[in-house]
Amino acid sequence: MNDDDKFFFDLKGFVHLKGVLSQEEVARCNAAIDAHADRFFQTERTLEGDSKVLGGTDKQKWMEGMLEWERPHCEPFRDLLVHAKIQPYLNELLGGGYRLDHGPLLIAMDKGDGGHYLHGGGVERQDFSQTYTFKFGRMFCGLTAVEFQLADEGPGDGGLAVIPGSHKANFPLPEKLSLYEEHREYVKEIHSQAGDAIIFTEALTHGTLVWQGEHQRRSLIYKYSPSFQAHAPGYHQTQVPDYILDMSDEERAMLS
Ligand SMILES: O=C(O)CCC(=O)C(=O)O
Repeated sequence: MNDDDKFFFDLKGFVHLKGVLSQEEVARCNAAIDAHADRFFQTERTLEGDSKVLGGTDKQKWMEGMLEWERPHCEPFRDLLVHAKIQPYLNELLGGGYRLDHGPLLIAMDKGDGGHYLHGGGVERQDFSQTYTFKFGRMFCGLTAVEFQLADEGPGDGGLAVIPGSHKANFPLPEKLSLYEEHREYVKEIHSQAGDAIIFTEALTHGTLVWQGEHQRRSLIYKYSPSFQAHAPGYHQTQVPDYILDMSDEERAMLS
C-alpha cells in the first residue's frame, strides 16, 4: 500500500483497485457460480428499509458457501481469500494476523432488483469491531470489506454506493440520506469493471442502489477483522469442518 493509497484511504474510507483480477480469474468465479445457480437465495430482510426509492421490483439474489464447494469450484474463491494483490492492503489496514470474519457473500442483481439503505458509519454502529481510527502513525480498521467485481458496474447501473469520508463522521447520518431520498450529492456510485476490487472500512457509510443494468450484477464480498477482535464470531464452525483439511496452510490460517 503506497503513500498515495494510504492518504486516500484515510481521507475517503475506501480504495478502488482497478484490474486486480485477470479476466481468467473472473471467468473461473463466474463459471463456478453458474454451476451452483441452484444455491441462490433471497434474504428475508428488507434491505431498503423505509426508503421510497431503494425498493425494487424484486430482491437481490445472494449466494454463500463457496469456500466449501467441491474442487475445482472452490478454488477461485480460496485464491481470492489470500490474493497477493490484496494482502498488502489488509496487512496495512488490519495489521498482521488478520483473518476472514465472514463471507464470502455474492450479491447478484438483475434489472430492477432492490437496493440496501445506506448504513454503517461510526455513529450508527457504536461497536468497536467496526471502528476506524488513526493512532501511532498508522490506520487501524475493524471489520473491513474486500468487494471483488465479477461484472462491470457502470454509470447509471446502480450497485455499490458510498459516502466518502463518512468513516470519520461524528454526528448521526440524516435519515433521508440513509434512505437515499435527499442529499444525494454526497453519495458516490462506485463505477467499476469486472476484475476491480474495492476495499472499504465498515465504518464507511455504504449501501446499494437499485440495479438498472441490463446485465446481472455480481459482487463478491469478503469481510476481514484484525487478529485481536471479531465482528461475527460463530460464522465459521469451531469444530474443524472437513473442507479445511483440504486447504493450504495459508488458506486455513485465514479461517482459524
Ligand atoms: O455492494 C453492495 O451492494 C453493498 C454491500 C453492503 O452493503 C455490505 O456489504 O454491507
